[in-house]
Amino acid sequence: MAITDNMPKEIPSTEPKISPMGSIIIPGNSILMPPISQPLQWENLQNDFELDLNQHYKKLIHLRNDNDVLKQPPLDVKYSNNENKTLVYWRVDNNEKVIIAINLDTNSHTIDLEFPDSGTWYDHINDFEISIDTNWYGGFELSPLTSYVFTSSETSIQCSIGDINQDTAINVVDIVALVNYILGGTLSDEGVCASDLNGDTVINVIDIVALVNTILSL
Ligand SMILES: [Ca+2]
Ligand SMILES: [Ca+2]
Repeated sequence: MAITDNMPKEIPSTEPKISPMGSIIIPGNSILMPPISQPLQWENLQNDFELDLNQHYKKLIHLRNDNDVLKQPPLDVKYSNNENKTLVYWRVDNNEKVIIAINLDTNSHTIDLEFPDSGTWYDHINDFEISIDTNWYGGFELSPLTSYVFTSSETSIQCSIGDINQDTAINVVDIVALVNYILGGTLSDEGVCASDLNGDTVINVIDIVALVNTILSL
């Protein structure tokens, strides 16, 4: 076939390209700007709601880091009700068992909640535990707009974030304790738990900065 002036000289590439400004260009589609890195906005932690949200995200990060089964399949849906906006699913493998129940409705709903085993199950989001003789909890009430994440872990370490020495006060003594720990000192399990202020499971100078900012904001 003869090539004419109306025919494209080459097949347009569909591969994303990087523009001179660093943007990602997808041919025939859109321009995606790269993420803009920003410093941690500690000043956002000004009121109870923001502090509570910060603690909630820390819990979720710890849960994910402590349970590899949350990072991969299988995801086994056990119950769903579109009308009531409720969902129960398991993330279970041979080593870990996590049961998630969600109520996205503004009304509470009561369901029979199935677990893999009998025994004690701990809800990490709302900090309570239940004990069951079979693998069912009959008539479990799902509060409005609430999620539950159960594991069979008998205990999870409870601590007051920032109160490194766990004396119920957060002050300069905790800064000293945290610095000592980072420099090679020791802490109790609760102290280590309290030291990870930004919830990234690593204890380092960022946690010192966060602790100082917490104390300055008290
Ligand atoms: Ca303290
Ligand atoms: Ca940290």
